Amino acid sequence: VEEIKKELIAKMPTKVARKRAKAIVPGAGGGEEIPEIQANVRTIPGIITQRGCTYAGCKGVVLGPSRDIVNLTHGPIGCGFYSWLTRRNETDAGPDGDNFIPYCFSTDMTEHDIVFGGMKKLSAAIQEAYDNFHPKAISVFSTCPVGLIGDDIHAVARQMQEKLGITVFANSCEGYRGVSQSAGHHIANNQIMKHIIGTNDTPVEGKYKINILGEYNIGGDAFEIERILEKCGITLISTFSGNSTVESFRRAHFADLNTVMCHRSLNYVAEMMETKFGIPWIKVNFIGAHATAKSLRRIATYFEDQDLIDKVEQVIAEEMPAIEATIKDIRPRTEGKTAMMFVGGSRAHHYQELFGELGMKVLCAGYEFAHRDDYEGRHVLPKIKVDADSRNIEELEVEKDATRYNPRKTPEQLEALKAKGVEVKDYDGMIGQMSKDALIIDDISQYETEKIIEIMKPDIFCAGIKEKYIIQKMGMPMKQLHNYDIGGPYAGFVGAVNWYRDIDRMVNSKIWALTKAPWQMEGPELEASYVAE
Ligand code: CFM
Ligand code: HCA
Repeated sequence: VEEIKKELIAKMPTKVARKRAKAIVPGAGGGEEIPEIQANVRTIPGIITQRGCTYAGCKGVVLGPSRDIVNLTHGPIGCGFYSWLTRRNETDAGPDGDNFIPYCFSTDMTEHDIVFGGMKKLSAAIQEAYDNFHPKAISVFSTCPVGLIGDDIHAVARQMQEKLGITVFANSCEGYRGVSQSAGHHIANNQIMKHIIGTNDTPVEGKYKINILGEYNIGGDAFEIERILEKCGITLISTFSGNSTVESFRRAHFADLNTVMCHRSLNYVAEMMETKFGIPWIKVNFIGAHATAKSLRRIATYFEDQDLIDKVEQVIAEEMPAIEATIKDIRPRTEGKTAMMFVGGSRAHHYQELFGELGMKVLCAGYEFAHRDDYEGRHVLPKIKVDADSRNIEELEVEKDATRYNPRKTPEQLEALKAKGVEVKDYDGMIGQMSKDALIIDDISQYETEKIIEIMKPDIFCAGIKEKYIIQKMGMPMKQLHNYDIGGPYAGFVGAVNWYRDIDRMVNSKIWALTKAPWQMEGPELEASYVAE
């Protein structure tokens, strides 16, 4: 892999090559020392990155999927429009019927507002949203120009909250505020914690109460996870934030365990809820049949209750035959094929499970905007340098709640759980699970994408919409791992079967290799001549 790395950066200007070299490392799954990777730093100007903006991470990713909060974009109409229903986060409107997901709320700022200020327009928009929908909460998101002209969105939110008597809060998530979407996650985490979590003390019934943090119901993933948990008799209070309601967030502090699916986007809430309410968190992964089984077992082990342990085993035993039958049929056709994945801040790791179940090897993987802990494991947290860009994002100081802090486990119980393989507050990251002949590349560029495909020739490439057609034009099957194209769910047991079938079809179809660009063909396939009358 050292040779491949050299080739990847060979044509870059020296300074650029030196910087990019730090973001490319080999795997360490064989017990090798985990190398340090450069992550969560600015993309070099001029390089075509996969990344998106801070507003996307805050509004589009974390708060957008909540169905009964009016999520209002304060900015020019493009920001609202281009974040409208593009992420395939599904929702089930439920008995109350509130579902604002299909709407796009925006203040539609124009030149006039940029010159004279947009605060009046924002108050009017909040009022209009309230008059039309009477939502339980309204959340405001600022876009780049709002930060530049200095509209005080928090003051407007406070005034409107007082006037309307519902929760109104704002997020200073201007697109440029951080180096990527990741900053937006953090901002959303802070505001949810400040304004919503723990604001309703009506107890939640249930013996085994959990929340899922960092699951967004893309392609219906959360529906499948909800199905499995219900079958196990586990009470899911709230999912942050796929198919969620503001009431469930308000009562999330009644959970006895937080399970973290996407570590990158929601670890801040996990940590803050532990500090404030004493709720431990564990990492789970519902992507992959075996990973799902393992996560269920971890939850059952945590509750230390034989009934739950037995029930979980029974559910796994019921679900596994369908998995095994499908694998038996498909694996002979997928065994030994290869894949590459470059996505977000967690899926490039999670989906390795599903490829593994098909006997496929991941040659290369990387995140767009994850931090070093998502790559190297959380043990590196104390060693991560806080740079000016990170310092730009508020670090909330949370303290033990005066009346509601209640540590769910004693330190001794936590030690005993650790001995059973259930470590709280822990995530091992991606690098330690990839083989030493695999490459890990952070914030891969368009040039590196094309080059690595050329060198390593995988059987399938997974990324997002910006890469999709370029890769298909290279004659390569391309699977979107953000929106799943039109597919999914891929989570849980039902999702795994969907995945096996989709990947089988893709890697065993010759269509992309047979498709030739016009300039690669011997002669044109269609000929016509223009005949003037
Ligand atoms: Fe977490 Fe996500 Fe992801 Fe993410 Fe995203 Fe997404 Fe993603 Mo696109 S929260 S980090 S910011 S799992 S939107 S649902 S698919 S890049 S890998
Ligand atoms: C985002 C959302 C995105 C984009 C996906 C893509 C998603 O980052 O703002 O580039 O195809 O999952 O919808 O990650």
